[in-house]
Amino acid sequence: MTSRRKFIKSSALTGMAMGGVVHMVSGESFGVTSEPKKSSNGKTIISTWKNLEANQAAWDTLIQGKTILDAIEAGVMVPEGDPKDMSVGFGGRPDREGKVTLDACIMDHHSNCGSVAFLENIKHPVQVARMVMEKTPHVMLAGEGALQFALENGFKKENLLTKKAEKEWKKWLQNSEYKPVINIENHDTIGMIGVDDNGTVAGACTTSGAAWKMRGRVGDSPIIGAGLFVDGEVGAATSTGLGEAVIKVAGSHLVVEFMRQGLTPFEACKKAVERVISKSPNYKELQVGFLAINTLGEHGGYSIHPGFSYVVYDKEGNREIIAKSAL
Ligand code: SD4
Repeated sequence: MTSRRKFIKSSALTGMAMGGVVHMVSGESFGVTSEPKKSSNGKTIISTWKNLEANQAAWDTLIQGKTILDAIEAGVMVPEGDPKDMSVGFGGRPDREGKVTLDACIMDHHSNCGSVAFLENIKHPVQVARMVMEKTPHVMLAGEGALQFALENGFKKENLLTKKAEKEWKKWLQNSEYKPVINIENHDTIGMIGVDDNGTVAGACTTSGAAWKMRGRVGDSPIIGAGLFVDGEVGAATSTGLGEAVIKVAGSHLVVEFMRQGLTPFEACKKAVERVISKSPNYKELQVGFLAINTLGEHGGYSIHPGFSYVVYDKEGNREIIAKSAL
């Protein structure tokens, strides 16, 4: 609660810190000749939920002199490789047939983007997504084709189903109740977006998707414009929660467009959540959260239900912020 208030207050203060260029000719002031310009908060990395380690890895990569895109990729690889994280990569909960299938995407400030969906047996789908972006004329590869591309590019096939995830799946099989509802309290899908000291933005999103999903189901996370969107002139947004509800409103693109119209990242996320609510009659039964950052490093998040949080790493350190919610 306190950190949320502090966050809103500090965003408002940043918004007020403006500077203009005053041209002086012969000692005489001709007034402000350019638009007032807000000052940047400097490099800032934010990501969904509580993954401080992912933010740390991104920050460490950035301060080593690597690009913001490298930093974001390194950051989201942390939960991808962590078997304890049951919503991302290795250790993710399988589909209803017991197969772990992964979705991921990455995007830079030039609108270059790459994505993989329904990818199996590859621990770091974000790296494959980046390769799709850099080595192919395409944006998205799915299923068998994505796997073939990964193997041709040196990735190794691995079993991603951990004993723990298998045990949970077997328990689910006892009733096999097909309820693709994202648990409101318990998410780990990571969407990470960030900006460097020059205002260059980038983002990535990676997940194993909804637990016990239908075979072949793909959520919002690898869909550019839904789970992630980056616009070099404006900022970036990412989402978490029930992908179907996010796809229906092209959620992350919507958030970025709201920022383009002048809204703060917080206001943009709130307005996008309101759009999801207006298009989802059953919104009380599902969770969606958006996270946004602009080129100045100002950030914000908002969700349908309480409980959504995100982690921020900036000059003040690495910390969790509890987002406001509609309900
Ligand atoms: C999906 N949006 O596949 C993802 C799931 C998620 O936290 O975000 N879980 O629909």
